[in-house]
Amino acid sequence: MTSASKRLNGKTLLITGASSGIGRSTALEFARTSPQNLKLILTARRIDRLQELAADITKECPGVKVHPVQLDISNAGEVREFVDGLPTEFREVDVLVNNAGLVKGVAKVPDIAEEDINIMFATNVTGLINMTQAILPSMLKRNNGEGSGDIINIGSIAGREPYVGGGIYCATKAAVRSFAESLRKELISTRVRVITVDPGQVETEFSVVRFYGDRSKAEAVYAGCEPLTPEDIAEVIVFAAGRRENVVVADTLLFPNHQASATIMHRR
Ligand code: NDP
Ligand code: 8X3
Repeated sequence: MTSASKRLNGKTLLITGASSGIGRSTALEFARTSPQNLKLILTARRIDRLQELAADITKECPGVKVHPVQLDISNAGEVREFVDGLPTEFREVDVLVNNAGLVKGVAKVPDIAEEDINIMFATNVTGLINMTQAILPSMLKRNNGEGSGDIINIGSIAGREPYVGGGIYCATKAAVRSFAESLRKELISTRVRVITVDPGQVETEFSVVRFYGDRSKAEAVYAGCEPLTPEDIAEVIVFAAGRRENVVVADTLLFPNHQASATIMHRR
């Protein structure tokens, strides 16, 4: 057993957006890192995908218990019901991975559809806050009132460097960054860690969603580039969660080798 697998052993982890991309890979990476005894709560709107993933994980790692739940994080009522309905053995969440998020379109400000503005803020910002508010109180009660647990937020290079055609998405990721920094300061007297992971370009379903299902436009985003894989990000998330309790991997920016900023990429 590595130090990370020992530290993760017996923990309960909750991943939002586990039906695809970074969230799915993170679930697999946690299970493979600590396969003897782990509890995974996997959430997203597409329950069929979560059930398939749960079956794959339990086949590969029989010591991992998986609880897949259909959940739209943008619906505060659904989030409350989800937390109240967690089976007893999954109630004490040690690690919350706030991963679910999306981008819609590349329109400039005058042309951005109201529906797209609303879904991006409701998911990336309010949804992430809904989840944090739902899980944090139980983390704070532990450890004789000192608290314990990890809140890992998936931000983006877009939250550090706004770009043309990303007016709303970049603003949502800047909001995630700001929220995490406030929270880390508010929790300074506790043992709860707030961890931000900001990826650059990662090939997932992200661009397919951005272009409303148009796969050829999505593929063009990665033409001539070698983007990061969702596994690359999952490894960093699991690394951060597997550190000694006194070590906070507070803020990480990850690029593929060809990328130097949100907009500076070398294409072959
Ligand atoms: P994917 O599209 O592959 O995955 C997004 C996940 O979010 C899906 O599982 C989706 O599940 C879930 N999701 C979306 N809306 C909701 C909702 N309302 N409620 C619950 N779950 C939801 O993209 P990625 O894996 O790339 O994205 C994961 C995170 O990484 C996002 O926060 C994204 O902003 C961020 N990111 C991605 C980068 C990239 O280049 N790919 C770079 C930087 C950051 P379902 O549809 O089943 O609900
Ligand atoms: C995803 C990266 O550059 O497409 O957050 O906004 S980018």
